[in-house]
Amino acid sequence: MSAVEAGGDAGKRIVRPYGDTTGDGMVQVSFTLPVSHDKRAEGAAVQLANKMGIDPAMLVHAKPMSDGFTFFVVYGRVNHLVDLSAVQVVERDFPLLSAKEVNAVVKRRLRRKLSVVGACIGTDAHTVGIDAILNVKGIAGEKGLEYYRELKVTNLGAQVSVPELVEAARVERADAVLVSQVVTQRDAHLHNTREMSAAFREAMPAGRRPLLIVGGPRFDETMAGELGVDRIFGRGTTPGEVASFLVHALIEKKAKA
Ligand code: B12
Repeated sequence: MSAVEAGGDAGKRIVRPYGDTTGDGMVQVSFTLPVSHDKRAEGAAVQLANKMGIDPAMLVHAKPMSDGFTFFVVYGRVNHLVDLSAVQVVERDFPLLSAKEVNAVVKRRLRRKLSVVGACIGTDAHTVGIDAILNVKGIAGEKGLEYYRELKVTNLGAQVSVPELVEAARVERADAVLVSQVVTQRDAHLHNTREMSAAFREAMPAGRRPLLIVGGPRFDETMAGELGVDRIFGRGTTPGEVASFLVHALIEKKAKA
């Protein structure tokens, strides 16, 4: 049986959303409008959906959130096509190594422990993501970086200021700095990341700057260059991927030196 027959993507280039029947273009969106829930509010939700290219648009759910706010779910058809050949993503360009392999490479190439400093910066207090990457307990069946014998992990926790982070990186002679940003309100994650990378550039010469890595569920992984960091990790990242990247980048850095 071919991949297409089995429901795979081989041979597919142009696709449309699927709701009730193949290629019917049906999508579902949810949003909140700053209006009290009544008939006019429901009409406003449908109008917005039409303006978004959803036509016909069916209001399937409306719930008052508080005085003057209503949450909506709209289901309807779009005519847009998705061209899979034009999709741009950051593919993993390094091999996935086991913890044993990571430890062996660090020991052989660095001949000391690799120092990692992690934190949530700014006002962000969402530590679950960075803890999943750093703490022994890890995530998705993988142990975190603290488990790796050849990595020395310093987890600074939440709401760390950029100057505190730079200082800790200096004290710990960090090879890599891992920053988590979960809150994206008013693009806080982008502002904080730019501030952080600029501070490291100012504080340390290029050859002595640690690898700068940021992660969080709402980052666009293609923005690393623009934000001045070496790599961005998004939703569902596992510690093994991060450890493998550290080793890969470390070897590249050494090869260039
Ligand atoms: C738990 C939680 C909290 C807890 C946090 C507890 C803690 N110690 O972390 C508490 C209750 C404190 C909280 C508070 C708030 N929260 Co909150 N919270 C959540 C919630 C439900 C889950 C987040 C989570 O733990 N995910 C699980 C982890 C494992 O996933 P992750 O963070 O994505 O991490 C993975 C990857 O992204 C990646 N990753 C993440 N960081 C890094 C870093 C590196 C270096 C790497 C390599 C990878 C990596 O790897 C991780 C593992 O795969 C989310 C909603 C949701 N379902 O996501 C809202 C959410 C994040 N919170 C939100 C908000 C608004 C708030 C508050 C402002 C609410 C308020 N009005 O007070 C406050 C802000 C507090 C603050 N100062 O930051 C919003 C953010 C909206 C936005 N656009 O920014 C969300 C999305 C809820 C929502 N839909 O509105 N929150």
